[in-house]
Amino acid sequence: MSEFLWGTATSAHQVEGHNVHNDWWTFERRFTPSGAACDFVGHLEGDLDRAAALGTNAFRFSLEWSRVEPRPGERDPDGVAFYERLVAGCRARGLAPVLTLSHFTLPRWCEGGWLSPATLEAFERHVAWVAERFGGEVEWFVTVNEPNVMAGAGYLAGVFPPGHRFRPDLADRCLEALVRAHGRAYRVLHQDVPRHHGGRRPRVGIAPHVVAWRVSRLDPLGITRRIGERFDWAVLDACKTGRLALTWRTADVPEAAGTLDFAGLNYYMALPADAPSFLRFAGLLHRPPGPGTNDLGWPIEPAGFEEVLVEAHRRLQVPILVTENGTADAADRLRPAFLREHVAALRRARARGADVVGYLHWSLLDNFEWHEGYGPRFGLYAVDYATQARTPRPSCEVYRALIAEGVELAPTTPVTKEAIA
Ligand code: IFM
Repeated sequence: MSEFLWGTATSAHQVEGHNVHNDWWTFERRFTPSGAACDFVGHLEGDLDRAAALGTNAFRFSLEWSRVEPRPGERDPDGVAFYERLVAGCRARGLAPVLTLSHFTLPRWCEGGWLSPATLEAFERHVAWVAERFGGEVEWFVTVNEPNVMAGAGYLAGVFPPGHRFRPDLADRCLEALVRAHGRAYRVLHQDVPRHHGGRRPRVGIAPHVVAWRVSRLDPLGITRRIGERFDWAVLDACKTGRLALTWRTADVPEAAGTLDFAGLNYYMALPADAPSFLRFAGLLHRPPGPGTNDLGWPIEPAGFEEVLVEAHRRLQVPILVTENGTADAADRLRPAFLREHVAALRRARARGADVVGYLHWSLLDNFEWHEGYGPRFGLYAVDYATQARTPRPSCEVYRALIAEGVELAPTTPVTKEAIA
């Protein structure tokens, strides 16, 4: 049995800086330009040292496609060399690299985005290149980060590229394309990694955003809760069965059937399933921070984490990798308890049979939070964007101690929202 993965998670556009060849670079001008972000490119070695200093054994990053292929078929040697240093740097520090292939961005030359069949073809070629180049050193691959958020934010809320609002037909087509992209990537990785790298087997999964939806007093019959649950599980279910539940129809996605070596899962909050929550979740309404919520007004609920882990196990019967979990908390007032309580919830879920194989905290550093700009602070390390100085928050010590305790501690009793407010 392999070692439990304890790690931190990042994504390219949120930390690297100057990803000038992707679709976000132009789109974000209507909000806050990402600019230099955390200059992760310039701080690579120090940041990997910081990740390792937490006592972690894994590091999640995304390989920015537009950095290695800024124009179709043209490789950027500096971009490629950067990811080679990143992967080598992880391995030198005992960090298993967890490589995400698609984390919200696309090269600008992918006209039509995920709705274009040409993007899918190009993505497949890109994955084949990644398999050959990095499959010898990287075992863990996340194909697509939060396809459910990407489709909703891009085609319903309009806060991600291409910025369409209230187009459920296009959101459905985008989600379907992303599930197909996952299926194709899974098959390419499983075919090409062993072929190029002496029979090595990759581990491949996908990482939806999962919310613990509660029945709302605005909808006691729980109809909207079913919408929320479809948002949570449609993608993972499709990667098991090959049938994807969309808004008005079900799509056959045979290329995705049976393509989960693990289920990735990004968990941040529990929400009442109703229209105001959906609008808030989509970034169209803001809730001011209050007791029991983080700086973005997101309610903190560790019990929901246990529930979704157990539910993922029940539905999918595959290993579960927590690919993200964290909170926006500049003052680090909530994060220490957040960490303890979420790790306790994870231990309880394991004790109830969920095969959770790793926990990757979002995030190592404060970073560019998409349409929310630089306000939200998710980092274990604070970043001063004027100087690029990194300062450990007290939570670094908390996480280090939790890792040292290990994952097999006896489960603790559930903690209420009030206890951490
Ligand atoms: O920063 C994001 C990340 O890119 C995707 N998952 C949620 C995080 C916090 O909002």
